[in-house]
Amino acid sequence: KKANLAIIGATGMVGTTFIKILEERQFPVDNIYFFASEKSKGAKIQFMGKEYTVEVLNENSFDKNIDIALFSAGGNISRKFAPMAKNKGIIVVDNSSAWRMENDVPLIVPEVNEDDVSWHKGIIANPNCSTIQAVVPLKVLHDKYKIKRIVYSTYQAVSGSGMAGIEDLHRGLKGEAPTNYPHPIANNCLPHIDVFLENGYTKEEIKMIEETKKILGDQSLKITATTVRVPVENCHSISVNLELEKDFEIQKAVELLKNSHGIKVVDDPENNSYPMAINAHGTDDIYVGRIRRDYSLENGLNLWVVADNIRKGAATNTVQIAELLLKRMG
Ligand code: 2RA
Repeated sequence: KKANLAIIGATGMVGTTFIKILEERQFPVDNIYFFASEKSKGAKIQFMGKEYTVEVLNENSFDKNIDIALFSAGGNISRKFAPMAKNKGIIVVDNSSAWRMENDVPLIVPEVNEDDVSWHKGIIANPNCSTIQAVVPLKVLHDKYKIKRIVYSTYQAVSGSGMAGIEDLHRGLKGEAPTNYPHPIANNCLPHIDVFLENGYTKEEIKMIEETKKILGDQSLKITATTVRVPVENCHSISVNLELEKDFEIQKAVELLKNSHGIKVVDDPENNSYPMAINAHGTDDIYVGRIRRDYSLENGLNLWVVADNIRKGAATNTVQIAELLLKRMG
């Protein structure tokens, strides 16, 4: 079975990674169309040995023969164009946060809740990158030990802000002022990702909290988060502190994580071995280490979780969802 695809946001950081991942995974494509904004009109894209021309996205774009549309062009484009695609019978997999919390939109990480794809009504949402890498190990532990509370502290790469973030890091390293971030990111940490809300949290922190509950299907989870931008080019790192309902043996918890799909346990502190951004870059695995009991709680557990936020955190997860759809198209 082959699919007719549309890539919306084809020239952005995630969009270009969609193309790389589709080729790497030999996704069975029949026709494929690439859409972007006016400024990318006419750009050429090589895909599976053929050359394509980028078209400007407009309300007629979805009159073409398209089965699945992968969006990564920001919330405004998704809010405006995803319903148009859906109304043409196209299934949308959207990387923006526009639709994630809608009741009729499944929020999917294939290793965690692939079956939720079954109730989509035309739009499927790809979770926030930092949420994706966290919920894969958490799902394993939640099923076995039932998580009561989660404390997230993130160390997020500048690639999460696209090229603008990377450029600001490079500018900062040369002593030049930032143009994307409110302060220099070089030799600095910014506890400020996305915008601040009335309650003192940032949107990024609320995304991690609410998306985790939706993906794990447990609104009783107690969660807090502090999301921080750090001067790392690519790959997000997250410190996860858990309070579990049930008692556990640390070795059993490590074995459980070791035997889980999509997870690589890297945990040998005596040999300075633990997950690091520089080792996760360019891969699709979620690296888990520093697995240790939190002795300040009855059943406390600490983890350190690292993944490539552009690949597994966005593009690869989206393509995996498209693969699930293809399987279900029969
Ligand atoms: C960031 N997670 O890192 C957000 C969006 N990609 O900026």
